[in-house]
Amino acid sequence: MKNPVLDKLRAGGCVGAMWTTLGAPVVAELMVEEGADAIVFDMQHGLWTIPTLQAAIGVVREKAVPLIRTQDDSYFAIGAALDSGALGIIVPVVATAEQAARIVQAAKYPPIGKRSSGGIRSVIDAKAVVPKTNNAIFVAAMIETELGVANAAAIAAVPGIDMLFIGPFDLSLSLGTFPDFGPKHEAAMQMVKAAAHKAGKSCGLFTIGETMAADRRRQGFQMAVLAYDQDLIQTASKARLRRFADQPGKDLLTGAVALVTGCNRGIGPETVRALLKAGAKKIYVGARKLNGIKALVAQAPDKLVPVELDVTKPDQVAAAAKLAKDVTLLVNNGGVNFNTPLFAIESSDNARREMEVNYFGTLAMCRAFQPVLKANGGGAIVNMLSILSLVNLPLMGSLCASKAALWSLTQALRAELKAQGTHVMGVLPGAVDTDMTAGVNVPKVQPGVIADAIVQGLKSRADEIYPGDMAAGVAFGLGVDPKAVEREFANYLPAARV
Ligand code: 3PY
Ligand code: MG
Repeated sequence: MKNPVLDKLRAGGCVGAMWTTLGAPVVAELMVEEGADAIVFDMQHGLWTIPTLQAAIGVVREKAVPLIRTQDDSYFAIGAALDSGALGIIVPVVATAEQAARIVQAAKYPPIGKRSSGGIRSVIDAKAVVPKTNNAIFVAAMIETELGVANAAAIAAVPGIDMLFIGPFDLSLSLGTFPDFGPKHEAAMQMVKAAAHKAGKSCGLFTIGETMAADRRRQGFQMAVLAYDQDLIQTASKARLRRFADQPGKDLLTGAVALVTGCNRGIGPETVRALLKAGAKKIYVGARKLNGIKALVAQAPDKLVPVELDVTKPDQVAAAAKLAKDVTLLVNNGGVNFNTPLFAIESSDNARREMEVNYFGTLAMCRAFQPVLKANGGGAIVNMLSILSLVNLPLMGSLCASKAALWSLTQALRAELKAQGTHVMGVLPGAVDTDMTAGVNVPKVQPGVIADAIVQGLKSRADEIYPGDMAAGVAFGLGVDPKAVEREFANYLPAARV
C-alpha cells in the first residue's frame, strides 16, 4: 500500500494540500483536476457528511492523496475517517502526549493500535491490505493551543505521530493575539517546528495560499495549504460585487470644466467630443502642436480652448495650471510609446523618454492641478493607463514599465487626494486603434469606445475601467492566473516564438 504523502515527507519534501470544507464532491473534484499532493476534507469545521465524503474520496483518490481533518480525537471519529478511504488524518486540538498516543492507537490496527477493521474501502481485499495499512497511514496532531505548544516536544516524540500540524487561527485565539498573529505567535509556531524536527518528525501548518505556502516551505515546513474552497468562492465573489458596484458621489460631468492632454491624435480628441456630449461646459484641449487641433477646436469654438502643452515642459505645465484655474476634471491622456523592447535595442533612451512623458509628465500635471481641483470642490483625475500597467508585453517592455509606474502613481494619488474629495480613475484599455499601435497585429478597439467608457466610468465613479474585451479578458486572467498571462505575453516576442 502506497502513500505518496509519506513518501514525500520522508524524502524531505513539502506537501502542497487543497483544503475543502464546503462538502461538495464536485468542488473537490475540480480542485484536484490536474492532480495535487493531497486534499484535506475538513470534518471538524466543514460541511462534509459521511455520504458526501465517501463520494468525494471515490472521485479524487486517483488524483490526490485524501486526508481528513477529523471531527475530533475520538476512537470512532478516527476509525470512520480512515474507513472512508483516507490515507491519513489530521486530528484537531491535540494538547498532550497521552492524547497523541490515543490518536495513534485509534489510527493503527493491532498489534500497534486498536483500530477496528470494517468499512467499505478499507476491507476491499482485507487480507492483503490490512497488514500493510499501518505503515501507510499518515497521522498528524494539530497544535493550536498554548498547552499544545508547551507539550509539542512530548507530542512529537509519540511513536506513530508523523507530523505536528499547526492551526494558526486557533493558536492566535489561545495565545490572545487574535485577530492578529504577531511575534509571540510566530515564535510559538517556530518552537513547534523545532520540537517536531528534534523528534525526527515533520511540521506543517495551515496557510492562506501558494505564496505563503512557498515561503513556509523555504523555512522547512513540510505541509501547507495552497487553496481553500470556501475562500476561493467567497473572497472572489465579494471582490467582484464590490468592483462592479457604483460609488455614490457628486456628478463629475454636468457643467464640468475639463483639461485633456494629448489631443493631437488618438484617444484625446474622442474624449473631448465625448465629454462635451456628456455635459462638460468647457474643455481645455492640450496638445504639443496647436496646428494639429485646429479642426477639433473649430467643432465647438465657444467651449474648446486650445492649450499648448508638452507635459515634460515645467513652464508649459505651470502656465496651463495658471490659465485653467476653473478645471474640475483633469484627463491625463498624453503619452508616448516607442513600441520597443527593453534589451534588444542599443540604448535606454526610449525607456527614459517613456518614463519622462508617461510617468513624470502625468505626475507633474497632477501636482500642478491638485490645488486647482481642491479649490473647485474636488473634481476628478483620469489617468490613461493600459492593461499593460498590470503585465509586461516584452515587445514594448519599456512602455509597460512606465505604465506600471503610472498605475502605482494612480493608487497613491487616489489615497492622497481622497481628503480633498478628488475622484481618481484609471483607464486600462487593451490595444486601441491609434498611431501608437500601427505595427501591432492584434484586435483593437476604436478610440471612441475608450472615450465612451471614460464617460460611463465617471458616471459610476469607478476606480478603474477596462474597456474592450481584450482588456477585460486580460484583467480576468490576471485575477486568476497571472503567471499564465505573463507567459502568453512573452510569446509575442519574435525571439520567444522560435
Ligand atoms: C486553525 O488555524 O485553527 C485551523 O484549524 C486551520 O484550519
Ligand atoms: Mg483550528
